[in-house]
This record gives sequence, C-alpha cells and structure tokens, in this order.
Amino acid sequence: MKAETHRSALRRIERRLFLRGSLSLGAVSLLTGCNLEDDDAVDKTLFAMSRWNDRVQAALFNAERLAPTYTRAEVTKPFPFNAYYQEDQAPVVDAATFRLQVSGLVRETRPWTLADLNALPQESQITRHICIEGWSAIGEWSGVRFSHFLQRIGADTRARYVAFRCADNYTSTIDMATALHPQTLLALRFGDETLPRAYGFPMKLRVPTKLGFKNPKYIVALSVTNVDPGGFWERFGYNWFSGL
Ligand SMILES: Nc1nc2c(c(=O)[nH]1)N[C@H]1C(S)=C(S)[C@@H](COP(=O)(O)O)O[C@H]1N2
Ligand SMILES: [Mo]
Repeated sequence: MKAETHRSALRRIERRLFLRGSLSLGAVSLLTGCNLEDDDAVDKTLFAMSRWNDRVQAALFNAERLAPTYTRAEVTKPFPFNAYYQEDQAPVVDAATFRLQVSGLVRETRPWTLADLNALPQESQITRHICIEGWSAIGEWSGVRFSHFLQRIGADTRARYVAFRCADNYTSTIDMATALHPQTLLALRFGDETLPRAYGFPMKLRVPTKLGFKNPKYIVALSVTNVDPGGFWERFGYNWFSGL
C-alpha cells in the first residue's frame, strides 16, 4: 500500500473509532493482532466490532430517558439546512400526489396521503438537533407520535428495525426501541409552518435521542423489518446506533 493511501486509511479508521467513542488504534491492533497495514482486515474487524457495539448500545437504550426540551425563545434562527448536497438541490415533493408507502411487518400497507397524516393526533416538541459534523440547533417540530403511527399501521413491534427511504435516495434505519420512544415524531410541521422543503417536506422523522443523520428527511417509504440495518452514512463508517 502506498504511504498516502495508508495514511488516509488510518485517518478513516481513527475517525470511525472516534465516532464510536471507545477504542484506540493501539487497542484494536492488540485485540485483533492485526498490524493495521492490511486495510481489508482492519475494515472487516471494525465492521464486526461496530455491529457488536450497536447491539450492546441498543440493549442499553433506556426507553424512558427523554431528550431535553427547550422554550420557543431558544429556537435557533435561522435553523441550518444540511444534506449530502447543497440546499438548491433538495428534492421537491408534490403534496397533491404524494403517498407515503408502508411495507414489511405491518397489517395495513395502504399508502398515506398528507391529509390522512395531518388528520392523526398531532404533538409538538422543541428539541436540540445534533449533527455529527460538529454543530447543533434547537428547533420546534410537530407531527404524529411515531409509536402511534406504528400502532395505526398494525406494525409488528417485535420486529427489530424501521427502515426509511427518502425522495433524495437517502436511507436510514432505526431500532424498534427508538422508533417507539415517546419523543420520536413523524414531523409534518416546523414552527408555525408546514415542514419547509429545506427541512424535509413532506416529512421528517424527528428523533431527538439520535444524531442528525438518523433523522431522515423527505421520507417517501418506510418498512418494518428484521433485516438490513443499513443507511446512507453508515456505509461510510458512521456508527449505526448513534444515539443515547
Ligand atoms: N433525506 C435526507 N435526510 C437527511 C439528510 C440527507 O442528506 N437526506 N441529512 C441528515 C443530516 S446529516 C442532518 S444533520 C439533518 C439536517 O437536517 P436539517 O436540514 O433540518 O438541519 O438531516 C439528516 N437527514
Ligand atoms: Mo448531520
């Protein structure tokens, strides 16, 4: 391996370990007997560890623990936009023809119009959004408590995950305990307005117990499933659980 490639591989691994907030490079080489020169072996080991770590974190998840809430005066203005592209590239979803697709381990796969979703009981919350890139912002989101929505579609809540697909092809998967957390919201509104295009129209899963990238915007489909805890950023090494 060329020195430059090696250095960037090491940087990547260090970043992963940092995101995982646990092990040092030295500990990895001791644990694995791997000399860290063999990129493939390191990658395989890290992915295996990450899965193990995700399971431990998921098991430790406290369903009762609430993320802090704030007052309207504390809302960040202007609230930042973030995505893997520039704001003018954000998807434009047509409200009239939009249908939320539901699939997997559910009783009711009927697609949902926005009117149907808006007719469900709505809740508001003011919470802090924390991005892994090093910024945070307080926002007010309103929408349907996600556990209520799961109940409405007859989701098998013994399933392990809920997977989301977005209009910009972003994907995210969350564990069922987090999906059922009382603060996890299928957000349709931001402040006093319909969720703006920048923040994920027509809907965003607002999960204050998880990092920003586990809060999918522009959701077009969701599935209750036992397989594939994948996700857009997770493919680049971000820790899957990434939550409290
Ligand atoms: N569909 C989609 N959802 C997404 C993203 C994205 O690129 N596409 N980026 C994530 C990341 S990393 C962050 S920090 C938040 C940003 O949300 P905001 O624009 O409302 O601040 O959206 C998350 N959800
Ligand atoms: Mo983010």
